[in-house]
Amino acid sequence: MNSLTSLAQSEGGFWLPPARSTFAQMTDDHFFFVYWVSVFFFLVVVLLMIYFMFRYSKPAGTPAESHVDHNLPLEVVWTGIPSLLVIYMFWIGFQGYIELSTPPTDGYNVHVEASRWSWAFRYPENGAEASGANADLNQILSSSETLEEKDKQIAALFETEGLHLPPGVPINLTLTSADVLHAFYTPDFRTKLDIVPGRVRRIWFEPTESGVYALYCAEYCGTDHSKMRSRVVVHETREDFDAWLEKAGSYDTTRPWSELGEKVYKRKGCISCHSIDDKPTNKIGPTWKNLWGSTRKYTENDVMGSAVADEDYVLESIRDPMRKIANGYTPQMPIKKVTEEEILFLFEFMKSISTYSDSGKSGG
Ligand code: HEC
Ligand SMILES: [Cu+2]
Repeated sequence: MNSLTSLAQSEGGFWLPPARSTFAQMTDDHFFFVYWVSVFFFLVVVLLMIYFMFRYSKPAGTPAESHVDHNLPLEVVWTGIPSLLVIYMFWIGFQGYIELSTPPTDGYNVHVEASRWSWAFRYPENGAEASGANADLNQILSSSETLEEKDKQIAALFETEGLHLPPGVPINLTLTSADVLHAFYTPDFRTKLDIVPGRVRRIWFEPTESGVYALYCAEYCGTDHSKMRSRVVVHETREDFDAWLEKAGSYDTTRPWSELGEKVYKRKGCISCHSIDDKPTNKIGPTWKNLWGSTRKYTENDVMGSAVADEDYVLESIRDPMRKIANGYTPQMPIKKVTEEEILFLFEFMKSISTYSDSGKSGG
């Protein structure tokens, strides 16, 4: 596995992290150009104003003067110079925009799906999928372990999960949202793009160094928006990456399905909205604890109904979440791309955390 940047580097801080993509330096240069021009004119205006306050102050009672002469050279200078500066700012910004919005044809493609409140990364090359693992990441970050211990756990987590990328090639991302507006933001690469539901967005960048970098959602998207964070892992060599891709997203089918179901629960982001214990939480969906086999009351097209939570009920809840809305909850569940196999794993996982599982098994 590649060298991992430490927690201290990838979380927080006042300044942007060091530039790590081919665009990043250009973005910084443009930013600081605008910044210093603004600082310069701010000082000129404010200092002159303070100076004039004293230079032209008159004792109280002096009659006001109104005659001010037009000064052509002065007007030309203070209109001309700022206009040129603003045109130059537009020009460098426009050039950068054009470059950023023309993806190279030899880039490596990855699909990114954002949903409340998790990321999913899919690899067209072999159909592999990795998750943003944000629930696990948040748990580690908020634990009381030492920084080194957290670093170690995060490193272990992102050996399999996260947005893994090969080194030294441009990366082409297509981005979609399963529900609301999100934004893909990687400060190290100076890359930020709104992800609009119903549209496919595209962005590209080329990392300049291997390592592990922070990934955030930068568009307020509801309760757990601030916890929608993950990592980008740029591998050291192509071989490294290929080896990861080979294994990524596959389930170890020698393990019991109930265990694999728990993996699906985390990987597909069900964990953002459903808890698996009785403890009160601020999660927006019903707990799965003792869900299986229990009688659920719901509203379907304004008509109340009830059903036993069995295979059919759970399957429908996943495939068509807006149909039956559990009483006491609001229709907020996105349609997730869960495979048939993963649904079988989920059934077993739900049964394993339910005491009514027997009544559920007879249906179907
Ligand atoms: C953005 C939040 C969110 C995510 C993510 C989410 N759900 Fe839900 N889910 C809800 C809400 C809210 C409800 C209750 C309203 C309803 O019935 O649609 C619900 C209801 C359900 C129900 C019916 C439960 C009951 O008590 O009747 C099942 C089953 C379910 N979800 C499974 C899943 C699975 C599996 C996943 C992951 C692939 C998932 N959900 C991801 C929000 C979410
Ligand atoms: Cu978001």
